[in-house]
Amino acid sequence: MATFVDRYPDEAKVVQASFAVAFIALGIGAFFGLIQALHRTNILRVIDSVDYYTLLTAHGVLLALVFTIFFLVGVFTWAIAKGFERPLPDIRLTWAWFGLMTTGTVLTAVAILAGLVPEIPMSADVLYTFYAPLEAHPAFYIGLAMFIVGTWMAGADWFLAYRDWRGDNPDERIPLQPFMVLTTMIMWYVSTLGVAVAVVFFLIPWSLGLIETVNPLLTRTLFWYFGHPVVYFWLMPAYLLWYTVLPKLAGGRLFSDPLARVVFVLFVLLSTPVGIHHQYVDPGIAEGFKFIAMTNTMFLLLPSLLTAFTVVASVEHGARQRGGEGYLSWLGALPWRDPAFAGMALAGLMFAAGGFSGMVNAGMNINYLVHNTLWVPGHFHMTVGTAVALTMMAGTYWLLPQITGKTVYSRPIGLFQVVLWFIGMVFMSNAMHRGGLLGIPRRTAEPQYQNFDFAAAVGSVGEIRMQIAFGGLLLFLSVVFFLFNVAATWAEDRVDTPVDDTIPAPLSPPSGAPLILDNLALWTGIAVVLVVLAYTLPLASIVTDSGLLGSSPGFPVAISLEALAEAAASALPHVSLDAAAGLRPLDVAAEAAETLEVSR
Ligand code: HEM
Ligand SMILES: [Cu+2]
Repeated sequence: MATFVDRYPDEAKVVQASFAVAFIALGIGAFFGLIQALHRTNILRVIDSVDYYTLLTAHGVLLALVFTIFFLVGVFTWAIAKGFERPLPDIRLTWAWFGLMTTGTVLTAVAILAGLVPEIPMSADVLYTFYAPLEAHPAFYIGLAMFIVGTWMAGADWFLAYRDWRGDNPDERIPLQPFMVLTTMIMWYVSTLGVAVAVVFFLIPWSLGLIETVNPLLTRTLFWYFGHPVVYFWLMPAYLLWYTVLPKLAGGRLFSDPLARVVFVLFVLLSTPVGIHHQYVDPGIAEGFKFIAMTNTMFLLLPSLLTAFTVVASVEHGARQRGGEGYLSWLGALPWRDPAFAGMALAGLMFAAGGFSGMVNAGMNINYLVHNTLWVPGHFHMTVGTAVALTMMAGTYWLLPQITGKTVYSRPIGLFQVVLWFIGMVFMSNAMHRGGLLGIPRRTAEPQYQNFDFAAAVGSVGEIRMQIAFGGLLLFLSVVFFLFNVAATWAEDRVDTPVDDTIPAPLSPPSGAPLILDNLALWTGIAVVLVVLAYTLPLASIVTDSGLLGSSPGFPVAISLEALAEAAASALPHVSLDAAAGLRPLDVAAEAAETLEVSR
């Protein structure tokens, strides 16, 4: 049977292009990740510490936003065409959103990376959370806005496809994969409204100098209004693959279509009214609002546990079809040599561990213990960094043949690569969690905090550092093998049936699902009501306290070496300006601080 690229050649091109952008971002982002891991741990320093934030911003933006979301639009385009069994309504619209997203990405990336070149008066070292009053070059925000509008247009494209399909199939259940795409996009529309308001009404005019000040707490709250749902936006393509592809790869069928629908509906309802759980330590938001956000967050456990149950049950069913038996020995009957299966299964396993550390983050009181420590990157490298990223890489081994018509260049390399990622992440993420518990901060190039001892209860800080650096190295190598395998696959010749792309019907079919689950308008309505309830009062009180535009001028974050050297020279009369400029700026600053301390 003809594969996707033969049936939908135009759509396949868009998916290919989306994947290509995603993988370029993955390669660059992973390279920066390695530099950070080696730098922070003081193993190898190839950049100046002042450039650390430039790389960290690029790492966060390129991996957490560009890689994940470009892969998402690729998978969703594939799922819509395949699920509705028809081409997209107007391929020009499809290329238009792809073009807008790509242009926005390039603009943002240029604004960030220009920070590495002193001659270019542009910088955006504001990290991927872009909290005001840290101020980036306008191109950074404008690029982000274009990127988001691009995703909105992509959603419109898929909803138009739905409308056409519905016209021809008035009484049918929405096929499962498109159902997942549409519910995810509803959540995305509701949640991106926050960040869009922050960027368009406050941050862009402010960075352009059209308004003098911003209210940092307001823009921050609007960011997190979007910042939690975005994690489900990353996760939903992984869920789509776990629910619909993983059981098939395991040799079985999805356990329950209705349960899968319930889970996606729960995410529409619950993922937005929780964002304040990222602001437990923010002053200016009353404790009660934080408590409500925490309670809502705990409800989100439900769809995650339902997913664990449904996916594991489906995979077990597959194993038993393949002759697996016993309470646990069926695990041995699974196709562990298939990189697509093994990668997704390992990703799911690590997601379980990430879920536990997430529960710690979500608890208002224990959050204080780990807030802004290395624990937090330890957590999200397990979730977005593995559950999502590894599922996407593994899924590529099944999807790429469909959209290119070519077989995977090397399945053994694929298997090696996904296992290498898992092992690397065990080292890096576990050590990050432990470091965080000792109080080692995140987001700093110089975590040694001169003359400060991080006492370890078990092991030593040196050992934790080695594990982070070693794990980071394995992760980077894994990406190199992945990209090589992908490029080599792309270079192969076309074949007729590169992969078995059929998806068997679920054990419990959609006909058993209550009709109301497909009532998208109803769920959208309830989601909006919940958001209004959760956010009206906190936002009103923030605006009442310090005004819509606040009082914070911008703090452009480019660190000027000259300014530092000058400050150092005036603090250290015995050091000439030239000599100071030759030193590593942070050493100069540290010495200056010491001298000041002594003379006081
Ligand atoms: C080669 C693989 C990777 C390595 C070696 C790596 C390494 C690191 C390190 C060491 C940090 C902490 C820096 C600090 O707080 O000072 C970090 C932060 C981060 N990483 Fe990764 N990472 C990798 C892959 C990923 C992936 C796949 C994602 C997401 C899809 C990701 C998302 C992030 C984000 C969002 C941050 C936080 C940035 C910030 O604090 O602003 N990383 N990474
Ligand atoms: Cu969150």
